[in-house]
Amino acid sequence: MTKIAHEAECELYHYHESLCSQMVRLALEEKGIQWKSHPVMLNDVVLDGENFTADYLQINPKGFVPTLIHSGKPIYDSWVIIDYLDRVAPQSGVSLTPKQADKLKLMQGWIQQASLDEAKFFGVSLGTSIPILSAPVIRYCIKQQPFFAFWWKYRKHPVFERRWGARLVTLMPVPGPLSHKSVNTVGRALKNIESALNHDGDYLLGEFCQADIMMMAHFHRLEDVALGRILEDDKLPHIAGYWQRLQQRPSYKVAVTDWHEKHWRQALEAVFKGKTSPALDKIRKVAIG
Ligand SMILES: N[C@@H](CCC(=O)N[C@@H](CS)C(=O)NCC(=O)O)C(=O)O
Repeated sequence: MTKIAHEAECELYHYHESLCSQMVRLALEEKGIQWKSHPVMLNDVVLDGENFTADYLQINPKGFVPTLIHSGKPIYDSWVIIDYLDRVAPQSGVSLTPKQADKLKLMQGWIQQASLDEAKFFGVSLGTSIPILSAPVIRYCIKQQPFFAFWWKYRKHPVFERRWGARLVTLMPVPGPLSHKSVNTVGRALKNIESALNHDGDYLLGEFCQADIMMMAHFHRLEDVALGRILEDDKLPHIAGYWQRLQQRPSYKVAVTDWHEKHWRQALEAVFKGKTSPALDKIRKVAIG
């Protein structure tokens, strides 16, 4: 395997506001691991195509963020990276993997649900639906760039669905059926989370673990896309308490809110104008139904 040039033991190529980058930064913080930052995809505009430069494609052939470089070895896929960090530094910080086999199995189910796995269709899981709910913001960011320049740049995206998905986003909003499916999936996931939290522990499986890290990033994004009210709904009391506890973890500030980035924040403001998303009622109906 190619060794990537590096200075620190752990280096992270990431974008401030990307979901998967947030998850990995949260894990690094919970584990208390020092790391060197390499921000990608942001020079004046979000999604500037820096992830398709020859240099970055050497680091991550799919052109995605995040990539962890550990002693020169690249590790891909946020959930794999988090698991890797927990294995290489088992004694450091918080353990992110339950010891009991039954809990481990449950956690793997949540990881499947929460991962942004490009091998899955959009809208089939929480992790592949949250990006669809974020599409208007991504669309706004893309539209800050000249149309042809963006299309030309994105010809280089190595992942076919992403290359065309991002280009189509410049032409039209997400098609109704996909949007509808994603809203339903998120509603169902929230319903499942609410019932999974019906126990005495503070987190999904009682003790804090990787699944909670992934939920922290997803819930933060729900707030971003003007759906935060679902996380404080009287009819979903376990989720409301859980979200409070997640936000109180010091890692939430260090790894998520301290990385808020002005272009993304401006896009949120421009798209939602401080109003609640029209998807809220539909998600609520499914989640509490
Ligand atoms: N399976 C990957 C997915 C990573 C991913 O989709 N990253 C997004 C940001 S959250 C990205 O790099 N988007 C840029 C693009 O596709 O051009 C992971 O979990 O890390």
